[in-house]
Amino acid sequence: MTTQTITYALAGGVGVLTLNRPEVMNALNTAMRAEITAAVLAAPDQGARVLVLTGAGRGFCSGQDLADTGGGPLDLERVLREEYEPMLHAIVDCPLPVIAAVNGVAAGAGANLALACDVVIAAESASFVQAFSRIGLIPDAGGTWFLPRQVGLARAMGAMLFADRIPARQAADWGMIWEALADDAFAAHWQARAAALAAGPTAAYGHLKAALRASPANGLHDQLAVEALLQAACGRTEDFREGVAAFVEKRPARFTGR
Ligand code: LHQ
Repeated sequence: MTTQTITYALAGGVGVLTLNRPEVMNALNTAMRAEITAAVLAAPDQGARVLVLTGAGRGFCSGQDLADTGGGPLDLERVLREEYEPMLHAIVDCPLPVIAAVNGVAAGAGANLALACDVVIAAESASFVQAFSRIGLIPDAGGTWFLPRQVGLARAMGAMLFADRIPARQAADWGMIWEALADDAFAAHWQARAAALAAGPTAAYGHLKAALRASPANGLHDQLAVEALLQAACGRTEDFREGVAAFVEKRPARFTGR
């Protein structure tokens, strides 16, 4: 499927959503935000078992399209609340694992779009820039929530005040992202990672994600209750029965996602 600003392809349970405005490093405009949101919301019912976000061309995403002012001064609060928030919620609340395959620079809201995904795999030549202060803004699109949790306050503060380009290797060393790969190994690697998740226990992944997403707001007492509830749901899946049977029979599990 190709819309105005993205492409979406589903194969082998892997849904690949490609931001497709390479001439502006895949800057986010109103149409792209709406199309990303719609594609992410539709993916589970269309048969995807994992979702990958990546970018066309040499960039991942350069954040807000700074040329897209809608004909007048942008109402930043409205754009964030009505256009960015649904997109971020769609990703964070998606019952599927969402991989950001960061092929190039991720700047501003583009960096934070990547950080909203469950796993970030980046090419070594990619980088992350909290570019906002360069244009007199504060980080948005969830950056002030995600980044300090991932790398700690000192690194988040430095990255956001100085707006330095953080190379993918450093981002991986900091724990901002999951892994950085040599450019020539990057595509095959994220495809293999996505295929592995697509063959996994889909419902358990969704519950795992929900448990981790609930964790920052909970004390241990409440989090133990969340785990018990979600584990009970896992216990009712065919994949749990299959996982145990495969272990007992000493063979690889054949998960179906049910
Ligand atoms: C772009 C952009 C771009 C338009 C590159 N827009 N054209 C939320 C709510 C509402 C409003 C405000 O903001 C937000 C959140 C935000 O995201 S604010 C932060 C917005 N993003 C930025 O400030 C990053 C701006 N871009 C850059 O710093 C650089 O372009 C990066 C570091 C992404 C890439 O640098 P280079 O590799 O040197 O490429 P380039 O700068 O030459 O860009 C290539 C083309 O893409 C160029 O167009 P041209 O016609 O000259 O070839 C750029 O103008 C265009 N482009 N980012 N965000």
